Amino acid sequence: MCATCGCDANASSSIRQIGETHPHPHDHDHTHDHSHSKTIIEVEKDVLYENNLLAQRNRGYFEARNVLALNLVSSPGSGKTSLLERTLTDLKDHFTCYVIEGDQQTSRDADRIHATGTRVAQINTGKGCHLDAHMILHAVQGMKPAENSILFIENVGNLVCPAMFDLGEKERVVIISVTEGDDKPIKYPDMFHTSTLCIINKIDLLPYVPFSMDKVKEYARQVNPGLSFLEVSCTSGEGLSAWYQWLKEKVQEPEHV
Ligand SMILES: Nc1nc2c(ncn2[C@@H]2O[C@H](COP(=O)(O)OP(=O)(O)OP(=O)(O)O)[C@@H](O)[C@H]2O)c(=O)[nH]1
Ligand SMILES: [Mg+2]
Repeated sequence: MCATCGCDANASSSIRQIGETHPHPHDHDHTHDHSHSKTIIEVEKDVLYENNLLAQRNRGYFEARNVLALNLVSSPGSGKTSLLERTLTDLKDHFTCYVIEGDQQTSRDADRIHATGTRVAQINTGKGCHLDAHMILHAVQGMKPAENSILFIENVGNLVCPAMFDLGEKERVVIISVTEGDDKPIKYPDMFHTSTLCIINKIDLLPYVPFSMDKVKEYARQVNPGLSFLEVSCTSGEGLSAWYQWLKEKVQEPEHV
């Protein structure tokens, strides 16, 4: 039971390696050694403490194998899968990439990624509303990403709960689309506070919606003064070269080589 957001993510989550002929079911339970007299806050601490330990284990694995792990977070429909489809197609000659897809149900996003020729695992969280480090550990064990590769993790579309769960990623990338409104950073500050890059997507729709680029950046800087921004359209391709340049620089960072 995830006491931080009330979902029962671990009890019903399942991981499938898309494209494999023999999917491996994920049906074991977690044990929690806390007494019933503890307060909710203590339980929450336990859940996040356990998650953070596993996240550090994932991080150590990624660092040892020089895998650049990126956690893509956003509200539903901001364009995470669209960004990945373009990126994986455009950069397939430059990097070896892997994708972990997180959704409550279906393998629709994993199927879209599989169509680009990229190795992908789908995690269905059932009633859960976020990925956690334990799910990533299992997906990575099945996937075994090659050294010097990039692992994109598309989190469940949700601007709240995924902010609390470290997956062991190197960077967290928050995507917001112009159709969502420019006030999201101050309404959902944790997600913007814990991210290092903010991608503002669907700029092709700017002529049709009331959205201020200046305001969204001002609000985001209020919760995270160090946040970087990229403006893109996954439909037209505008701005994507700057995203690709950001990825290349991250791959080449001293601690990553
Ligand atoms: N106009 C426009 N539409 C876009 C753009 N990027 C994505 N879309 C559309 O937005 C919708 C949602 O895109 P997805 O890539 O599925 O979004 P997502 O964040 O992966 O969605 P979830 O996984 O459900 O959270 C689709 O209909 C896309 O075609 C864009 O840059 N411009
Ligand atoms: Mg998606």
